Amino acid sequence: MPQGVRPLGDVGGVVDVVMPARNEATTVAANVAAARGCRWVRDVIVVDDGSSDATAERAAGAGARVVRRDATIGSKALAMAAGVAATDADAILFVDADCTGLTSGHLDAVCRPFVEGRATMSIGFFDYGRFWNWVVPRCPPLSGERIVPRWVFEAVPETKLDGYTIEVRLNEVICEARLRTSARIMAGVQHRTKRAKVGRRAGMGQTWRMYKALVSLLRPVGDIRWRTYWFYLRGLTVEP
Ligand SMILES: Nc1nc2c(ncn2[C@@H]2O[C@H](COP(=O)(O)OP(=O)(O)OP(=O)(O)O)[C@@H](O)[C@H]2O)c(=O)[nH]1
Ligand SMILES: [Mg+2]
Repeated sequence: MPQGVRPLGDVGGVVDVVMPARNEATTVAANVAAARGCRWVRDVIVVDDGSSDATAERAAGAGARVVRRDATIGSKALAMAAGVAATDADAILFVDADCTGLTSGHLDAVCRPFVEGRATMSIGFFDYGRFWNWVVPRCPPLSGERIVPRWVFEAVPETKLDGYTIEVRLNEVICEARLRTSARIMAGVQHRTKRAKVGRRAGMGQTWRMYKALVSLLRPVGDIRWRTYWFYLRGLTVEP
């Protein structure tokens, strides 16, 4: 095991962070720093799809290994796949590069149920306020902050690695195998929305296209079974 790597408790093995990032120069360094400080993390790999800002430089400056995808059309899912392919870690902690307020303590808390063998997938959710903090973890999870064994990511067929739908595909692998999920709110954590990044009009357009792609995954249009959500709820533990 490389020097400085902490073993994965009951599970055994190594955790690396994979952080997809496209034009996230504003926030990427802080998120790399948070990820590097997580007690179970060995390396932080930032995957950049041709950002036009200083994302790659700031990520590297904060101590990440930067993988560049040579892509004319970016894709969150393909960026994540490139990150997983660039490491031999046994488990991957995915962290979006646009989080605000994220600390190593939040990521420790996300990893702990996984490391202790209480869940196969462990997720952190943004802090939306009291009411939504109860609702959101009990909905099909779309959060990018989650740890899974690498086999879970590799179980998603290449043909299904499609942009923002990747989280639904990870849910599908976990839930169809009736595996357990742990969920928690990351107090004080938010993210820069698409509207903040590219302006109101373009941001709303991108958000609309993202949700349209997500909804069209469901039967009868798509191939995700409704029962997947039932299996999610059955295997779910929401932690304080
Ligand atoms: N490398 C790479 N990263 C991407 C791409 N698209 C999104 N990302 C990253 O994936 C993370 C999440 O993307 P966002 O666009 O914020 O999506 P979101 O948070 O699900 O959606 P919003 O609620 O609208 O912000 C961020 O770190 C993005 O920079 C891409 O094409 N390539
Ligand atoms: Mg975001």
